[in-house]
Amino acid sequence: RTWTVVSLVLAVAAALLVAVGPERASGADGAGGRRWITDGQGRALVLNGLNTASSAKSAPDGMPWIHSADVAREKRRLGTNFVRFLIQWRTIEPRPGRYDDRYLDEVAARVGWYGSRGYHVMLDMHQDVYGPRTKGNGAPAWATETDGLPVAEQGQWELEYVQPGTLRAFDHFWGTRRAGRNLRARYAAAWAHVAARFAHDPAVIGYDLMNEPWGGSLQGPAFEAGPLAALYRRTIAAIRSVDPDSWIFVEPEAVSANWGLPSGLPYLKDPRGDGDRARIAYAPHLYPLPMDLGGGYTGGTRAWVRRTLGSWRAQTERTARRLDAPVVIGEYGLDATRPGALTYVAEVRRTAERLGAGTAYWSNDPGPWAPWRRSKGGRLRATKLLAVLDRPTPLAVAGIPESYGWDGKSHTLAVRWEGAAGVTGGTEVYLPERFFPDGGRVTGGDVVSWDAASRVLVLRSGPGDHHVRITPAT
Ligand code: IDC
Repeated sequence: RTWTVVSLVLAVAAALLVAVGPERASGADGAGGRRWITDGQGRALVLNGLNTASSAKSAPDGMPWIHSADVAREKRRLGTNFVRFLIQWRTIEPRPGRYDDRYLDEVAARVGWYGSRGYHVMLDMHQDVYGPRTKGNGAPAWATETDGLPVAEQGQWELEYVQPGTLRAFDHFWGTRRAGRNLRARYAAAWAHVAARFAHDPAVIGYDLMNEPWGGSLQGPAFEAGPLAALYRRTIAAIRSVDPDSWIFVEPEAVSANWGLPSGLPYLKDPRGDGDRARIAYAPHLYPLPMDLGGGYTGGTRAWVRRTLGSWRAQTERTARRLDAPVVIGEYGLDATRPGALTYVAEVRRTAERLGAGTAYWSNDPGPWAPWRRSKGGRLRATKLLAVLDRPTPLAVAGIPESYGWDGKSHTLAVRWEGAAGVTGGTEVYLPERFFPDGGRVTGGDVVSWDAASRVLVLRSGPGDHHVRITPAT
């Protein structure tokens, strides 16, 4: 049965990839013409970071494995400015209507570890396979209704999504089977409780409403435009009643969008207003199917993955336009010891640069997927992935970005932007030591400052077009 499901999915995916066409369908290159998440000085943020952490899913207290010193290490070694921080409904609302504020205090303490080092924190209400009662994580037991149907453990965890008990729990959550308890109302209220706690925390940039939503027995656009959009609208309204300003990140249904297939998510109105007032962002994941199934980035798999990257980008641009939303890739990642994996990660970063999208790599948990692993003595050691994730990048652009990106062949970081009224401060770029041991040589712009410790170079901005190229100083 498992393999029937897998082959069916593969066949549908292949057919759709052919239907949506090759990379060229994605239109003009460049980050121009889209909306940006801005900081307090009006600068466009290029969010660059990791997910923290998968370990939080199963920890009884819901906390990730990190200590404050691990955040310091991440900053030092990767120059990141962003974290997608996992929280769970089960720990927020252990009993219906009863919130655990001590849990939120612990979350706030960790947000502080990041915030004090200049990070922007996205709180991600994580779930996989609904909740612990269905062999997953996320939802509390009291909100899990399986009608006694089983969930058999599968070798590939994603396949637990199609187990009878899991499907039923989702159907009851979405209310698509029968009118029962309104769990969506509880979910939105839990979010409002979280948002009230973090509304005035300057480190928190916003909220990722639900990790990888799954429709249960209702799938595709009928799910995304139906119960999913309804939950998002309800939750957006609940959050806005306590937090008018934070960004709200929405995800498409993962099974399909992760693989480069279209999303049916509709425009979601922000009570703040439309256009530049709105703060709704799109946060899809990127996991090409052949790699989900354990393939590397080689041979025929590589060709398929490249095609997926092209259609993923085209579909993401299309959905982001419909939502009038900036884009953050909330997850991408793989076992980085697989053949071609490092090339793949660099390809994703290039894709993100072309899209003008932020990225959060999955994940920071030490191991083969991560930029570090634990040695036998318990110390963290860099993996080969670290050098790929430690990529030169702008962090904040003082105006409207037109394009930016690192060219690993010519060792050039190019950043183009147009100065904009009301934006203060300079454009900040991160220049890793591995490529810029003696700092950067700037053409087409003026250096305001260079900090060799944080490896952040600040460039003067102002009105007009800026076209800056930075190469290693010699
Ligand atoms: C994975 C973890 C893995 C865990 C599994 C189920 O890496 O150890 O067993 O979750 O909890 C996602 C999910 C993210 C997954 C990740 C990698 O959002 O939770 O983490 N992934 O499989 N979607 C696609 C991939």
